[in-house]
Amino acid sequence: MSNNDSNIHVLPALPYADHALEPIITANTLSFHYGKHHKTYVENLNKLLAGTELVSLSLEQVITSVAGQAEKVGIFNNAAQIWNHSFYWKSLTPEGGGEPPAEFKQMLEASFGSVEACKKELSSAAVSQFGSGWAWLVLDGSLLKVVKTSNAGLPLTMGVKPLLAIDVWEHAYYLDYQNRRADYVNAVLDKLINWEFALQNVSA
Ligand code: MN3
Repeated sequence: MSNNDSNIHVLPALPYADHALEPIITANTLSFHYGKHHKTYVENLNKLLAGTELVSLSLEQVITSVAGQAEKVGIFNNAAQIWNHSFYWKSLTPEGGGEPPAEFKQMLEASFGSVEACKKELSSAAVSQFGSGWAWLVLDGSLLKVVKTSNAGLPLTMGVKPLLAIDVWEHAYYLDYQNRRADYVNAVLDKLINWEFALQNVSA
């Protein structure tokens, strides 16, 4: 294994300070979630890819090329979790929640009836996901939809475009909320969710 081979994928910087999401998500949670969990996925993926033909691929290419292959599930899980977490950090912002930009509000109303109805569906998907996983707002053709995935699953392999992600693995909320996943999810939707990021992703 060359040195190059072991450092292909890097942990992206958090888009805010680790205390910026308090009190909804504490610095304690972020320091473990970003500094340990996200970092470990990066380290694991680099180890798994070293010396393989996949080492030259982008993260998205790794994910789509190994998806569904039982013998490469370790690569898929670590690669997808790197992608999911980088996307989740950007789905949150200290100035989040509240009123979406007008253009995005219209899209939400066209697909769900109202912003509140979208939030309710996102919350319901996040709370009802059995075990570890993710709740997503996605663009399917011209329609916004809510989907959920288990473990490392992600919309990239489902033919829909991800707009927002909410992590519902216990490590995302347990230090702050213990078993109260609904309290974490609803606080995120009310105070942190980054509608601007969702709108940017529509045309990304
Ligand atoms: Mn996580």
